[in-house]
Amino acid sequence: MTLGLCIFARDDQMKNNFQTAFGIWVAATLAMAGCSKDSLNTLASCGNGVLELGEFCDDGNLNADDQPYVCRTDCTEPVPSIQIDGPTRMASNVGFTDTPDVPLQHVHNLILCGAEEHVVTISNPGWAELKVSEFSITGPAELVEALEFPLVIAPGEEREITLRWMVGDISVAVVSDAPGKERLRVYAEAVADTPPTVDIVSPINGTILGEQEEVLMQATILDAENPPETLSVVWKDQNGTVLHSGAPDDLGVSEFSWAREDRVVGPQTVSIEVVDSCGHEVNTLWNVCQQQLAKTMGVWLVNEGVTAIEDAIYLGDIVSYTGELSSSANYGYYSASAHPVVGPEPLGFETNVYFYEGTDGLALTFFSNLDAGGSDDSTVNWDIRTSNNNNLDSVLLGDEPSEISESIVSSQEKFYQARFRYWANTDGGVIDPFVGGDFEIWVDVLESGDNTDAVFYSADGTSFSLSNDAGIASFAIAFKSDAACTEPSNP
Ligand SMILES: [Ca+2]
Ligand SMILES: [Ca+2]
Ligand SMILES: [Ca+2]
Ligand SMILES: [Ca+2]
Repeated sequence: MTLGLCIFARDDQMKNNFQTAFGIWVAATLAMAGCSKDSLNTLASCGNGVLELGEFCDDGNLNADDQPYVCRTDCTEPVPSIQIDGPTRMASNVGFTDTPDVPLQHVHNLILCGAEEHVVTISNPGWAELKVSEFSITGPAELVEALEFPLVIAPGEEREITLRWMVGDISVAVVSDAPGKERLRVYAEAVADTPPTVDIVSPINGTILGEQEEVLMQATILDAENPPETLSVVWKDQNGTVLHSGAPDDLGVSEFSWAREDRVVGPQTVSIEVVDSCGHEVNTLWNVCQQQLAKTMGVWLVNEGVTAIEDAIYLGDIVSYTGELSSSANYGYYSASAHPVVGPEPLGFETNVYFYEGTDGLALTFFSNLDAGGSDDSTVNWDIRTSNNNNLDSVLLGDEPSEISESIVSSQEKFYQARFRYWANTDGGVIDPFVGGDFEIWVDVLESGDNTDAVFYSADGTSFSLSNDAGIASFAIAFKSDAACTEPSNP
């Protein structure tokens, strides 16, 4: 037979998952086959209502462990206790010891966001007044208010003492007149709360996003102290626009689908901002790139005498339209007018300029006026020079073929004379293909008729114009870039 300890915890302590109170719930017993309240004392018989050897009291069925005045179920006297209210809910412990060594099984962990105030409660569940003559602290904690001694606590009452806790090993000792329990000590180890961790699952840093409708954005967000549902998570794009927010799921997974229409083209930074219940903020930024395979051209306003792009006035970029049709099929020519399948909507007294890349390469496309309505008689005369395209370009389609003539100037330069006259229809044409990254297209506007502007369109429908009050001025177009995202070069 083994002489052991049998430890009971009150229900509320069990719920809170803490070490059981030590001492008042402990009785010597024979612990061969476990122990129960019924086997507490095999010598005397606790609970029979008869005070016997080894019992402080015995009130029979009135013995209870959850009421202040009554004899305990192990026939011991109700005695004071010290409890610590911490951020991990109530940490309760009574150490009937004044030894400086920390009994590890009785150390309570407090998790602190910083210096925090938490209450130490001295309770008196006994029959008589409790007089506390000393209250001392070792380690990084301090009283918030000075105490006056003795502290007198009536039976069944308790006294709360607020301490400011800092990170470290701390113990609190109470000296009182509790019979046989004059020196109580409770131990705590206060540790610092740690910030959350963020693990980007997809898309990882450097990912080039394709044209797919939805991109799964996923991260695993965990915190050593705080369950995922207590964490605040905000996903943002590089402009600070919130893309998604809310707590992660039980496993710490935060995810959403990023729609194509919300993704801007090109390199960009995405961020996740996570805040735990301590206010620890972790901001994680990484880079992705939204791919767009359409080509980008720059447009410059060309004033009199200017012959180099560097001397021209930059107006903006246009991105090519793309499609499955050939450039001429896409032009949609009928009733003497252009009706682009993919391209800008003809609007009025203006010349529309855009690039289309279909089955036959990148094509400069332009047309003036409206199919029905618009000008009742107008003339547009352009001289167009193309260079650094290996002379691959030629007139693919002239709205009225005789209105655009073409000639070779040199091995890297061609010259087109466009001489349009139209009434209630459009005139224009398609010149292609443009290949490589060096080509330039210079348009010398000789006459613009009743056209008020030239408008340059991008595939997303955005546009800008020459904004020239005196009719259409001359302009130049040069290739700028193709794919919006470049693959990282291999070392
Ligand atoms: Ca008894
Ligand atoms: Ca935390
Ligand atoms: Ca014509
Ligand atoms: Ca026409």
